[in-house]
Amino acid sequence: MPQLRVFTFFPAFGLPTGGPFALKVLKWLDIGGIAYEQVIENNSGKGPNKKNPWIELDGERIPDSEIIIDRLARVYGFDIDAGLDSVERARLHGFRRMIEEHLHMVFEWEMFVHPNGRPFVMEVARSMAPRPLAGLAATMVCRQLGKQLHARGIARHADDVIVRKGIADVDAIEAALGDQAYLAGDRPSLADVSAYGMMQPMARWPMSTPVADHIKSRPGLCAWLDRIERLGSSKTPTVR
Ligand SMILES: N[C@@H](CCC(=O)N[C@@H](CS)C(=O)NCC(=O)O)C(=O)O
Repeated sequence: MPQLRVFTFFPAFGLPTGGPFALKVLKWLDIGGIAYEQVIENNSGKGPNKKNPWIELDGERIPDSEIIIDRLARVYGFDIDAGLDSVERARLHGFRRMIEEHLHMVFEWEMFVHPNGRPFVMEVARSMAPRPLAGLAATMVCRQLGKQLHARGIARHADDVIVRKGIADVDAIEAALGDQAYLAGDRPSLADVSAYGMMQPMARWPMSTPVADHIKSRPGLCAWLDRIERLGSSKTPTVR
């Protein structure tokens, strides 16, 4: 049996990690019934791509949730999208890219730039470092993320435009879900797992930020996220 360690940010919002891509990997592993050790590492700079998450598979360090899942799917023979035809795979691929490349920017904007999100970053910093240092660290992280979002373009828009863009993603997902159990019908897909990683932290975080509040206000979306949360969660991973 390969030795698998998954490096994630700290647990948050009642979830095993607040990091959307790490939460996606953990949920995929749980659904696949694959054993792993979760290692809490809040410094993404230690990862091979300086991003969280990454894994160690028999000592080999592998970054990026998509590459990780692709590799592990082959190692463990678990394709969550097996049985989907190529058109359905293509449709769900588009949703996943929208979630991971666009909705993720809105997630980060609400947490690190929005005035209601930043106090959470400060609180986390305070739980990890003494007061003056914590304030400095939180300010630096928020500034760095703000710069990244500006470089990517999204933070150049007015606040209400960013919110509208985020809500458009959420509404598209809600429309695609309709009254189905999952995005592809009666079985979970990688797109569901990706959406869960991104949207469940927002649905659970206590801060009132506009797109997260929109998710919280949609009972069908919350029920779907909770349905995904229950998948494969009977077993507890080793956490270090
Ligand atoms: N495409 C990557 C995205 C990973 C990513 O953006 N991770 C963020 C946290 S959600 C990160 O490490 N940010 C820290 C930084 O950019 O310094 C994946 O799928 O894993």
